Amino acid sequence: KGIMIVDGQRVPFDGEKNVLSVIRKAGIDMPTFCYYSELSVHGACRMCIVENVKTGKIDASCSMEPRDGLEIRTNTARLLRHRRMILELMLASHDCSCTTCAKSGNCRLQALAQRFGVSRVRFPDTRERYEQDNTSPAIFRDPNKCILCGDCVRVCEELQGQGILNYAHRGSELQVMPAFDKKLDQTKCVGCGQCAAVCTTGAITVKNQIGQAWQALHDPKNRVVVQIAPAVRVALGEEFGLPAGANVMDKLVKALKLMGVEEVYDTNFAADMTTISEAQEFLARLKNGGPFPMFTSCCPAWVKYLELNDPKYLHNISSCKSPMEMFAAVLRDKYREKDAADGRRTYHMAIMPCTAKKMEAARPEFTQEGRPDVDLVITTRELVDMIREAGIQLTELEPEAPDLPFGLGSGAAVIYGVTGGVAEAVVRYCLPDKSNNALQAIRVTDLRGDGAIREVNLTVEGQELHLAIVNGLSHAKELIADVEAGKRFYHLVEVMTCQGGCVGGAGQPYGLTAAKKRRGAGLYEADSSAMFKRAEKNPIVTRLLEDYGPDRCHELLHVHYGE
Ligand code: HC1
Ligand code: SF4
Repeated sequence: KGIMIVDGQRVPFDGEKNVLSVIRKAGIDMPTFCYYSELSVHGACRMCIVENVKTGKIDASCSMEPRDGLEIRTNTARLLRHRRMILELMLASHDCSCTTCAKSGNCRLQALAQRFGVSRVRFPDTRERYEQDNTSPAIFRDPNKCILCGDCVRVCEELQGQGILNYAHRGSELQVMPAFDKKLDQTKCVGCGQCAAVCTTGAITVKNQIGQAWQALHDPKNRVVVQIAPAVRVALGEEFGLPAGANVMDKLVKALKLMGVEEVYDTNFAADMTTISEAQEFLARLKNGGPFPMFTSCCPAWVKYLELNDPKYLHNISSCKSPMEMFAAVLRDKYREKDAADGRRTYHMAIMPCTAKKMEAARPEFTQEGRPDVDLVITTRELVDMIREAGIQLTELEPEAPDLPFGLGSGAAVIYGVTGGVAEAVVRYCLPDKSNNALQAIRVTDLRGDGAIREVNLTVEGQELHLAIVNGLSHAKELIADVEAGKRFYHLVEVMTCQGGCVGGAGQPYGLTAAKKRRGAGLYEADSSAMFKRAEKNPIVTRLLEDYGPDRCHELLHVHYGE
């Protein structure tokens, strides 16, 4: 606690972790590459250097502790010269194919080079040529564009607990890569895409499939049918000037129709099928004594994690397909006749907040006769680019509701997109008390919130149930270790890989915790205003499940991972 002098201004501080945060608090946008407020401090890029007025010493503000009376300058001629030099050196070893780069317009190197007026590079081109890695269905690596800020290394290790990427070699040979320079498909990468979300340049990007989407839309033989995931609606608007959490579902439906999509549906419909199937499976396990914990199955990066790291727990995973894949299976089944009748092909596109959904769609379990049930997964950001490309002014559009019959979902479905939502939906089904009071009581438990591992105890028909919500994949490891050591016991565990749940998916507009929280709040609001709050109240879903009957339901809606 104290007062610092920043560029002649007195700036009080209280608990800020470094001088950089105090400077930003003073309203000065310090440039950085390797600083990411939610990760450890790396202090390598040196863009955030400041000059100590008393000593004349120059230091990186991200690595300095705030001190009472410290007087610094952030924009002296010396500092600007240093910053330009850093940028020039980076550009000399960078593949500057900006006009065609997927990151163009969102690249920090490009933005800072412009901001600091770097219009020519005085150093010779020192670039090595590295091989690109296109082996992951979720992300694309181009090491020629890496500036070694290490944000991806830290996000993968610290936030996701995976440690797939690391520094290798030394000096001018220094590179970021998977261990032993393996291709991503040879590693235990779960495809969460968080490395791409924080990458400051175009070195790691989400696999771009916009070309395929347009091709499908422009093929007259196709009937393009879309499902939209819960979390997309509360984030996409951010790219069009709306606040995080603003629900743009009805504008999105209109935009997709303008782009040539014939039918626009809501993944919420399938989330209701998942809730009912998963709750029934849970109740059956309670009756039969396990296996416990029952893990939720809708997050594909989590499923992949278990497969690669702890396959013995695969039988603990719910046998329910994710809502995206349930939707796809039902659609494929229902549209078979329609396709035969009009000689067209139903092409199924899913708009997801998640890069791992691209990986899930490519899994053999969800492929029939060589064709995936979901033909294409497009992330929220890819859709933003498509809307822009089509010249559509999203905020100006007339609202339009999703189509029927698969456009209807409950409040329990829309909260799937926020941490704790899947468990809350299942709890709403399992609790015998169906009153509004019971719903209110659930809301104030730790099913909601942003804790990393949240425990909830409930009594259902005299039986005490222990639930846990895991918010972020790195914490799943901790929970499993505790379960194995006999320190904890749970009946049901929800795991979502990305912080905040799907609202924080790597396919979403880039946002820190505050934005993710507002998106989550947007989903809870959508739940509050939903016509019905429980999956089993969805009349179209209950009818469909009844028509299918248990055997067909099993065939279409369930899957077994592993042996
Ligand atoms: Fe999700 Fe799900 S909530 S996994 O986060 O269960 O991606 O939004 O679509 O499938 O419904 C993602 C979101 C999404 C599925 C649902
Ligand atoms: Fe790590 Fe996720 Fe990136 Fe894979 S996609 S390298 S697991 S951060």
